[in-house]
Amino acid sequence: MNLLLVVACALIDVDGRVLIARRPEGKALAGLWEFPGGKLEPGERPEDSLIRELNEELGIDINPACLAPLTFASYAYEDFHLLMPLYVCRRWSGTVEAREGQALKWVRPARLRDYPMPPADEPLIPHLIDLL
Ligand code: 9L3
Ligand code: MG
Repeated sequence: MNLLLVVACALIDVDGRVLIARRPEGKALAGLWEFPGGKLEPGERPEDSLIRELNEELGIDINPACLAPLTFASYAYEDFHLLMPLYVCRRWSGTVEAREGQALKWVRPARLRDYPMPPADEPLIPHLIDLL
């Protein structure tokens, strides 16, 4: 089975809300809400990949020291197995904006269940509820 390595991040604001992004039309899993992130490129470390992805998608800059690993998602699709560490980050520079036309929402962890998510992301919710 092919492995797909993806890295995702829960950005947490000063009120303890978490950022989720809606996957745009034309992408796999369009319309579902996810923790932002993306695929590792060859040679990248997970933190570097995440910093690059969040800069591309949200226009923010993150210091690697501000990324903390929280948990790990693992989900087997029919044609590939997705492995996805989830980091949390409470400090970044710049203002979060939708650089790829995606809808964004800041959500209290207890309300994350109201938003349909990809199967890899859903099991991460209790970890955020415990943390926050
Ligand atoms: N994916 C799932 N949950 C997430 C992220 C960032 C990604 N929080 C899945 C969707 C795609 C694959 O990982 O199947 C690659 O993501 P992308 O490069 O299309 O964003
Ligand atoms: Mg992405």
